[in-house]
Parts: sequence; structure tokens; C-alpha cells
Amino acid sequence: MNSNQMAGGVRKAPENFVRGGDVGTVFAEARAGRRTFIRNAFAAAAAGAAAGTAIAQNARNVGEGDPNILELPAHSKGLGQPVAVEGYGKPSKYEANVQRRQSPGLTQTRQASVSFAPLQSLFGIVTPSGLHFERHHQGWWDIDPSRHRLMINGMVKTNKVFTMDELMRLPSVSRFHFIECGANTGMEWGNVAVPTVQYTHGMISCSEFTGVPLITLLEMAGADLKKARFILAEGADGSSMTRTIPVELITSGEVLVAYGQNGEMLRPEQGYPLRLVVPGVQGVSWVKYLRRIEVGDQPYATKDEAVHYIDLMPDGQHRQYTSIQECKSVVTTPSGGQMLLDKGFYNITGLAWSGRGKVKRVDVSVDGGRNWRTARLEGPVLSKCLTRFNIDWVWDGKPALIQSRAMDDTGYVQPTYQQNRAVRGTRSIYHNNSIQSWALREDGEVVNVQLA
Ligand SMILES: Nc1nc2c(c(=O)[nH]1)N[C@H]1C(S)=C(S)[C@@H](COP(=O)(O)O)O[C@H]1N2
Ligand SMILES: [Mo]
Repeated sequence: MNSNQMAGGVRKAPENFVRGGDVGTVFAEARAGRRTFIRNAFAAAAAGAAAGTAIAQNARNVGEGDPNILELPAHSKGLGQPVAVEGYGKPSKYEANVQRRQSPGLTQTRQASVSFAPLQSLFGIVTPSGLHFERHHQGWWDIDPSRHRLMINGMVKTNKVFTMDELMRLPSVSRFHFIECGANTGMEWGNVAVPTVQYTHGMISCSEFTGVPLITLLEMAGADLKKARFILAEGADGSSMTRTIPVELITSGEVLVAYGQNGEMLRPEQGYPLRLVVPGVQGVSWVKYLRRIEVGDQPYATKDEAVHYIDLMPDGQHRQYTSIQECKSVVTTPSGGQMLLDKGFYNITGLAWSGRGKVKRVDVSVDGGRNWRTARLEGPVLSKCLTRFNIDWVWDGKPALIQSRAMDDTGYVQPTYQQNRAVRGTRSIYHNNSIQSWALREDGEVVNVQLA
């Protein structure tokens, strides 16, 4: 079989060469077929060639006898599949590799658990809803929207209860935002813990959310916005997820009571039929299955705020209410577990974000931070949203250390592990936005490393 044809029912592309227990078969196949694959797919680029020349060499010349171009396949000669009569569309069977997965570094539980988004396989900035990471403290539910209610109470003139129909009649807005769990990259605080970017950074996703600004509902209830300082958001699942949110985020109009995600209703895993969207703030505050908002004048200090998502500082004190996700970035290709098949041209790509605003700049290093080049930011660059960056690179076949460093529009620069540990000590679990390093070995394998 020609190595460019599909094998094993999955697409062979660099971003899918993932090592380890997850898609090990693909990796083994990639290895076995490596020599032919190299010859056919990537022409060797002379060391030191300019990126332009190397790009040109990434396609083969006509006439190598490739049956994929010389012979008409069945799908060019016959009748295709009929249009859908009913049912929901699915990805190609060749993309079966691209899945949410549980981390090899965590205890495998079912309900109080997390599944990670396959960042290495995604393009652009939007996470397909079926690949959105999941974090449930007590499992997910598919709640009947006709029976779901949202109550607004506390420091309000009139307590209000909304049905979904009532909420969906109100003026709505649609906005692109990332959601990142405060525990994302948490396991890496100690040292290298997990092999791939799916597990180091996959507790982030980005969607277009549609809903009603929470301020509209508070005004309808006659909330005392002069005295109010915080709200409490409560979920309808068994975890009784409750979080305190400062009122400034709400009066700015940014916080949404959302029912839409990427053009359709929220997925059950994401809080169907209603969730809070709190742009820039850690995921735990984005309460799913939202059923109650209480308006108050002091933080609620609920159980989740006392034991989870707090930072143990070097002096032994806990830092509470660290809610904003600071500026961070990661190279998604080449990344841990992938395999570069030969020297030559590569598009280094990744994601950057900031809970404080827009990403201003991303620099990329291939020598462990000695030299940096500024990457292209692909539009749109939106506030509190993922930003895609790309940069051309010609690999000379020698070992390399690949890193990205983001800066946001407040001027804040993403710190190194050394800088973060100097402030945070060694016992943190949450809020790790350190610069990630991927080591590219001479044989083309990419592995997760931390620089001293
Ligand atoms: N009701 C409810 N809301 C919740 C949670 C939960 O378990 N129950 N988990 C929180 C946490 S810790 C995170 S990181 C995000 C995860 O959202 P996702 O599952 O849509 O990715 O939802 C938050 N909201
Ligand atoms: Mo979370």
C-alpha cells in the first residue's frame, strides 16, 4: 500500500503522531512507515535553506508514479452518499483519533473528573463542541429545559424566576471567549508530568457563546447595584457548585447567562440548558446548569472557594479568589508525543490567551529561550479569547527546544517556570501559566521537558 493512503482508518498527519497509550497504534505505524513516508511526503530540505525554498520542497514533483494522483479512485466514478434525511452530522471516520481523553497522569474516575481537549489536532481558535474539555465535580446531566428555572434573589427589589422561554425572548449577544480550568497545566508544577499538549494544556476550550448579559436580569429584578459587591452563582447539579463573582465583572456587561455555544444550544456536558460565562475568569466560576444568582455585599466563602482553586504560597498562606487567568501560550505543533518526519520546513503553530484582554504579541524560540522571533497572530484577535499564532521554521535536523512566550495588552509577559516558582513556591496546584518547553530530538521525536 502506498504510504500516502489511509492506514488503520485514521489520517496520518503530523499532529496525529501521538505517542503513548492514547493513540499508540498510529505512532507505531508512523514509525514503521517512516522511511517511505519521508520519501513521499517531505522532500529533504538542504540545511539552512530559506523557508520559501523549503516550503516549495514540501510537495513532490509530478511523475513519481503515485497512484493517488494517476488513477481515478472509486469516489470519482460512482454515486456518493445521499443527503441526510435526519440525524446530526459527524466528523469523517478518518478523524477517529481526534477525541477528548482522560489524562494518564490522573486517577481515572468517571463523574468527579476531567477530559482534555485534543489541542494538537485543532485549527484556528474555536473548539468544536464535541471536543470541548469537560470538568464535572459530580457528573453531567441532560436537563429538561421546559422545567429548568433561573432564580434571581438577594439584594433585589423583587425576586425573579425565569423560564428558558422567558430568557430566550430577551435581547441576546454572541461573543467568543476561552474557558480555562484553574487546574490546567497544574500537574506540571512539580516537574514534567504528562507527555502531550492534550494533557498539559487541554483544560482550555474556546467557543462563541450566546446569551443574555447578566446585568439585564439584575436590572429586571431591581438589584441594588450601589450596595451590591458580589454575586453568588449556583448550579443545579449534585455538586451544588457555588461561586462568588465580583459585581464589577457584571456591570461591565461581560458576564453572560448563556444558552448558546457555537451556533447551537449548549451541550449537556457544558451545562445545558444554561451556564454562566465569566470571560477571563477561571473555569470553576462558569457555573453550569445555572439555577440561581444571589446578589450580596460580601464574598460567600463557599466550600469550593475554601478548598479548591486556591494557591498555597511559600509562606504557608493560601491565596484565595485568584480568579483571572493570566496571559499564557503553548505551541501545539510540534508538541510532546509528535514526530517530525524529516528536516525541512515546518509551520510552528500554537495558541495564546489572556484573562485580562487581548494578546499583543507571541515570541517563539527554538533554542530554549536564547533567541526569540515574533510570530504572526492570525485574526481575529479578540479579548479574553484564544489567539492562534504561526511562524515559519526550517528544521536543520539538530536537537531543538521549542517555546512560546505571550504578552497581553496590559504589557504583562508570560513568565518562565523559574520566575513563577520564585513567587509561588513549589506546592502550587492551580494557575500555572509558565512557558512550556518541547524538546525535539535528532530522531524527530518531540518530548515534554522543563528547563532549569
Ligand atoms: N454546576 C457545575 N458547574 C461547573 C462545574 C461543575 O462541576 N458543576 N465545574 C466547573 C469547573 S471546575 C470548570 S473548569 C468548568 C468546566 O466547564 P466545561 O465542563 O464546560 O469544560 O465548569 C465549572 N462549572
Ligand atoms: Mo475547573
